[in-house]
Amino acid sequence: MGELEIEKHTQFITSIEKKKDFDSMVMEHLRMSGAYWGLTALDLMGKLDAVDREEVVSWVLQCQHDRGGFSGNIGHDPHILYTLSAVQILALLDKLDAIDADKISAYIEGLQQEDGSFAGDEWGEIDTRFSYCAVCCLSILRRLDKIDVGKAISYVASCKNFDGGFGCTPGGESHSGQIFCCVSALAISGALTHVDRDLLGWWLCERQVKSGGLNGRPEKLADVCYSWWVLSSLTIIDRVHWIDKEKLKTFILDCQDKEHGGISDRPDDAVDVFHTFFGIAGLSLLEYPGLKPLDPAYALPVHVVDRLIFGQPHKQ
Ligand code: GRG
Ligand code: ZN
Repeated sequence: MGELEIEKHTQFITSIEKKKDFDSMVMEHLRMSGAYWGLTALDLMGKLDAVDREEVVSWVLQCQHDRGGFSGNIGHDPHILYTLSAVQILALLDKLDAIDADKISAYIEGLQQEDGSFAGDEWGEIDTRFSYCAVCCLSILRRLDKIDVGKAISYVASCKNFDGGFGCTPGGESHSGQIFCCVSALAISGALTHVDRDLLGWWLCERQVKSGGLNGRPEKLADVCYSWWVLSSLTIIDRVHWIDKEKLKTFILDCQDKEHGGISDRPDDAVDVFHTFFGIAGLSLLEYPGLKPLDPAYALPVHVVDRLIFGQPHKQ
């Protein structure tokens, strides 16, 4: 089994900014999430000093809108997905004091619907991804009391299926990505009693295929990003030992571009920052030597979550 190419991946992530190719144009509107993936991966590898923190913070702040939400890039519309990414970046860089937490909380509060669900933005799409974004973001900001948490929990619970998994809306098919969102939202809200750990654990561990990789749903191909979506959920419900960890490690390491850095969705595909983050995040959950531990629900390094939730309150 090869080793994790920490130096090569650091070079790959830090060089993305300078590239002006087709991939960077496609990424333009979701740059905030791209920055969160890249910066968190760097921190897990102990390489966050490779970026200019002040430059990042100044750009993040330029993406905030008057009503409190953040957009994926300067000049784009605000969305709850990018608002969470922006808050995660500032938490990672220990710069939460640079923003007005009440303003962001008011934006998120305005997206909650009567049934407890959340819209992603003013256009009104509803999805349990947005429930996660709301709960995670407000918990980081210590403002969970600004929303109706009870209703938020009931809505997420109403998206639970007969197989123990969760979908994007009530009745929606179980998918590992949505399961991460629902299980994490419930974990952060202290409502894991809504999860049937054994039933869901079975469904999740059956995502491991012959190659050792994990897929997102039955009959689908393995993909490195499910090393995060599936493994984080298994970690939260304490069922990681139900998969073959060594085989998954080998699958992720086999997806590295050992020459130029970066990790792809499956062996020999083109690398990207999304799969590079989720590969490194998966290896961190598998306790790969030399990587910092990652919190499975907040998707932030454990040392950051400790500082936020259990450490001294951040300055207001
Ligand atoms: C802070 C980690 C973090 C996340 C923020 C954006 C978000 C909240 C959650 C997204 C959860 C999700 C739905 C992930 C799945 C992404 C994905 C690979 C979708 C592809 O689905 P299909 O069905 O592909 O097109 P498959 O793999 O099933 O063939
Ligand atoms: Zn993927």
